[in-house]
Amino acid sequence: MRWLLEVALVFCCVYCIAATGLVRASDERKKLIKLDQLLTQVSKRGTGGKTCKARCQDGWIRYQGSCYLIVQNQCTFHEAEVNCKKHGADLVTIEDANENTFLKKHLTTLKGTDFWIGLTDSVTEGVFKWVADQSKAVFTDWAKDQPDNYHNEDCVHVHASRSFVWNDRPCVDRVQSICEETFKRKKY
Ligand SMILES: [Ca+2]
Ligand SMILES: [Ca+2]
Ligand SMILES: [Ca+2]
Repeated sequence: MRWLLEVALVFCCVYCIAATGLVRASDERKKLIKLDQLLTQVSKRGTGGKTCKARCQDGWIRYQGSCYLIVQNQCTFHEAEVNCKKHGADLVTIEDANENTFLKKHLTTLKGTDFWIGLTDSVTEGVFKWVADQSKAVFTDWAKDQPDNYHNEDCVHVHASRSFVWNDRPCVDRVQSICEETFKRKKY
């Protein structure tokens, strides 16, 4: 009879320890969920509302705070921008020499010849603005004697035959394109 009581006592102890452990595990889990929510909020604030991405979607390439997609289909400038928007992006904004060099290096590894970038003077002739944020182009890399608005050219592309320098051409032409999704902090 005594051994039965001892067994019952051991079972009781084991159950109590296990139950205490479960309660602790549950508390830890709640704390972790709370911490995760806080980190998500901080992350969103620091990127102007966009969640920070650890990696780009499959098929996109990463450079600093952006992901880029080279679109192989031949599209008009407008079709190319609509296509980028479908992916949550815009036609690329090339802000400085470093980004320009990065893209040139990548484009030389591809078969394409001409690619739309997100620059146009379709609103005011001669005033080139980026479609992503309507800002005026500060950095530029025009080909010699470009832009020339020859036969009303309002959209800008880069071309392989001239080391990917920029040229304005008719927006209805169909070429490949470059989309950019950016995760940089917005400038105010
Ligand atoms: Ca950019
Ligand atoms: Ca023009
Ligand atoms: Ca031209």
